[in-house]
Amino acid sequence: MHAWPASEVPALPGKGRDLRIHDTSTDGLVTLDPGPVARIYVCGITPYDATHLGHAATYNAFDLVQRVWLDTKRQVHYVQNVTDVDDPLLERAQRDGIDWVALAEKETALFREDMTALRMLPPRHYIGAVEAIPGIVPLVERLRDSGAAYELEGDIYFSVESDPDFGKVSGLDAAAMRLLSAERGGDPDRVGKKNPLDPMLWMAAREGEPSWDGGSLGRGRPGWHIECVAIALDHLGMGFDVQGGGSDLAFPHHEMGASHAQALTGEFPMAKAYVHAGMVALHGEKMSKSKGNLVFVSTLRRAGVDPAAIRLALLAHHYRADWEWTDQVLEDALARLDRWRAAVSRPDGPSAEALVEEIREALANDLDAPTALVAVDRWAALQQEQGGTDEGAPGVVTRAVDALLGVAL
Ligand code: 5CA
Ligand code: ZN
Repeated sequence: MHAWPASEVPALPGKGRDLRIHDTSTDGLVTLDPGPVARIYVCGITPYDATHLGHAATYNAFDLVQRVWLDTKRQVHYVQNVTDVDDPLLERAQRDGIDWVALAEKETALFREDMTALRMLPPRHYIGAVEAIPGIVPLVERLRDSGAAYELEGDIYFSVESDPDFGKVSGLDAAAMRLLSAERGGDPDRVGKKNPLDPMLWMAAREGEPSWDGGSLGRGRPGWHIECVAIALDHLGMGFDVQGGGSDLAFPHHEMGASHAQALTGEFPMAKAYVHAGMVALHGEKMSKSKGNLVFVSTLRRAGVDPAAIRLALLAHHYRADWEWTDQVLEDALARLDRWRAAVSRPDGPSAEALVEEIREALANDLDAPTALVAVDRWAALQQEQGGTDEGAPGVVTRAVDALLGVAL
C-alpha cells in the first residue's frame, strides 16, 4: 500500500538526545541505543471509524519517537500495518450493507489525509493484512509443523504453552488474561482448545466471507496477531527497537505477537521496548468504535479547526496518561497556537538556544510533550512581555516546534 506524503523535518542546531522510554514488558524506563538505523513497528488501524482522536493520540506518541531519533541524525525505519481484513471490519461492512473492500479503502484514504494534515511522518512500509497473506501462510505452516500450533475443525490455533516466555510482555495473571481475551477478539470459550487463551493463526474459510489460498492450510484468512508478526519480521527482523500501540494492545495483541515470534525464532523479545499509549475518553468512557463515542479528526478539520491546534491538544497530554477529550481541551490548544504564532511573527526575540535544549530534554525523557509545551509557553510569554534582540530566534523556535513536535506555526 502507499503511505502518505512526508512533511519536511527541519534540521536543528546542536545535538539530539537519546530516547529513554517506558517499556511495558519490564515496567521501567529503558534507554534505547538503536544504532544508525532505528527500527519501529506501530500497529495500524482496522479501517473503519477512522481517524478518531484516540487513534490520533496514539500515532502522535510514535511520531514523537521518530522525531527524537531523527534529531539524533539517525535514520528511522518505520513500519505500520492496516488490518484490512478482520472480523470487526467484516461485521461493520455487513451492518452497513457495503462492500468490505470499499469500506477499508475509503477509511484508509481518510486516515492518510488525517495523518498528512496532522504532520505525522509516514511509515517507510505501509502494509495491508491482505497483501501480507503470502508471507503469513509459511509462518503458520512452520508453527504447525514444529508443534507450536494445532488444528481445530479446520482452524489453526497457536499454543501459548509452547512459549516459555508467554506472559512477559503484559505481566498479567491468567484470570486477567482470560477476561481481556474475551473482550479483545479472542475466543476463550471455544470447546476443544488446548488453552482457552490460544489465539487463532488461520481461520478456515467461512460461508459468505472472503478467503485466500493458504497452501497446506487450506483456504482461509489470517489471525490478527500473526499479521503484525509477519509484517514486522519481514520488514524489520527480530529485536527491533520499539513496538507501539495503545495500551489496549498490550494484551493479547503484543503478548501473542511476541509469543509467535518466540516460537518461530527461539528469541524473546521481538521488540526491545513495548511502548503503549494511554486511552483517550469521551464523556467518561474510552473512545471506542463499539461504544460509538467518537470525535473524528476529519470532523474537526471540516469545521475549520487548524490541524496544528488538534496536534497541540494531543501534545498537551502525556502519552502514557489516560485522558478525556473535551471542548475545553481544544479551546486551550487554539489559544496556545495563537500565542505561539504571535510570538514567532516578530523578526527577533529572546534567545531560543536554551528552549531547544529544554524541548529535546523533555521529549527524550519518556516523550514528555506537556513539559516541552510549557517551555515554549515560557518563551512566548517572555517575547510578549519583554521581547528580545536575538535576531532569528523566532525562526529557531518555529523550526524546533516543527521538527520536534510536528506543529507548523
Ligand atoms: N489494527 C489493530 C492493530 S494491529 C487495531 O488495534 N486497530 S484500531 O483501529 O482498533 O486501533 C488503532 C490504534 O489506535 C491502536 O494502537 C489502538 O490501541 C489505538 N486506540 C484505539 N482506541 C484508542 C483510544 N480511545 N485512545 C488511544 N488510542 C486508541
Ligand atoms: Zn498490530
